[in-house]
Amino acid sequence: MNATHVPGLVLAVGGGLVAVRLQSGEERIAKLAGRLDRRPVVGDRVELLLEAEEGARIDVIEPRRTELRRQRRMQSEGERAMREQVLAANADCVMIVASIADPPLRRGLIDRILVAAWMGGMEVCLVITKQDLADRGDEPPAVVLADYAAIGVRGVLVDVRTPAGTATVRELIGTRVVAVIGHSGVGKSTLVNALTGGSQVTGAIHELSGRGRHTTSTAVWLDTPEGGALIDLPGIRSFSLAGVTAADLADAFGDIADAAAQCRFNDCRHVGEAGCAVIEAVDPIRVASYRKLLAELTQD
Ligand SMILES: Nc1nc2c(ncn2[C@@H]2O[C@H](COP(=O)(O)OP(=O)(O)OP(=O)(O)O)[C@@H](O)[C@H]2O)c(=O)[nH]1
Ligand SMILES: [Mg+2]
Ligand SMILES: [Zn+2]
Repeated sequence: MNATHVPGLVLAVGGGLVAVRLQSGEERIAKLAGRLDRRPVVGDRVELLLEAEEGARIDVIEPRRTELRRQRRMQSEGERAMREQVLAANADCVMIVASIADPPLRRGLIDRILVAAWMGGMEVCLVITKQDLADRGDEPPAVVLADYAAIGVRGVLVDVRTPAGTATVRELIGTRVVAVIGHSGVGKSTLVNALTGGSQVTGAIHELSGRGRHTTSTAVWLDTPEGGALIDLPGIRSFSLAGVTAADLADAFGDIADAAAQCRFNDCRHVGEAGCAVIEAVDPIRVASYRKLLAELTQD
């Protein structure tokens, strides 16, 4: 590698171009070398060839420490074609954001992201937003938080539009690099703006993502004053697991696996068999979520 290569951090990707930050703090719009065998994503560490003027080219994508992956249905390749998609690289933690209502909280989505995050080597935290709509939810947020706390997921309930809500989440994330994911409209960008000071989308990122729209359309890296960063991801409608096995799922639902060891029958499916310890010990909504994910993995 010759001397004109410098390290960079991917801040945003769009239209075949990449917004990158150099070690000096300077930002560049880079293009991609033809020989790259994968696409860079936000959070990637890269080697850049600096060209004359403002130009730059990404020649190397460094190995990733962590990866948030999902399966994505490719419209153009027919109904059944699925391709793996990496949403963010090198995050320490995935923050799953779900609102109590508007849109309604969906445990299935939370569980899928949870499994993918653990598979990808990241910690998980849960932020339930729209505290002010608490009485409009399908189930009490305290029950949801308690269920996830039981499997080691720290969570909070906030109104992200209030200073108190922002402070609570700031305390939760600390100085980590956190990928922020959830259904569209749950308040991710509102939260990210509050945590980062609100006016950070400028320079190279602004050029690429054309922000200012209400709905986030491109993943964007934003520094926090605490020395960490947030990766604001576009809202997701669905999240299918990539490369996850039934054993991975059992790891993610450790409470169910533990209880299952006590079931009377060792092929117990935990749907009402006599002597089922899972039904007794674990929240039925959680068991249903597990069964749904398992069915998804084992179908063809
Ligand atoms: N009532 C209420 N509304 C909120 C709260 N947090 C955010 N909102 C509103 O919800 C709407 C969507 O918020 P965004 O921050 O754009 O949501 P997002 O998750 O970034 O959405 P996408 O970018 O589409 O994925 C906005 O009108 C917010 O003002 C909250 O705690 N309570
Ligand atoms: Mg957004
Ligand atoms: Zn059972």
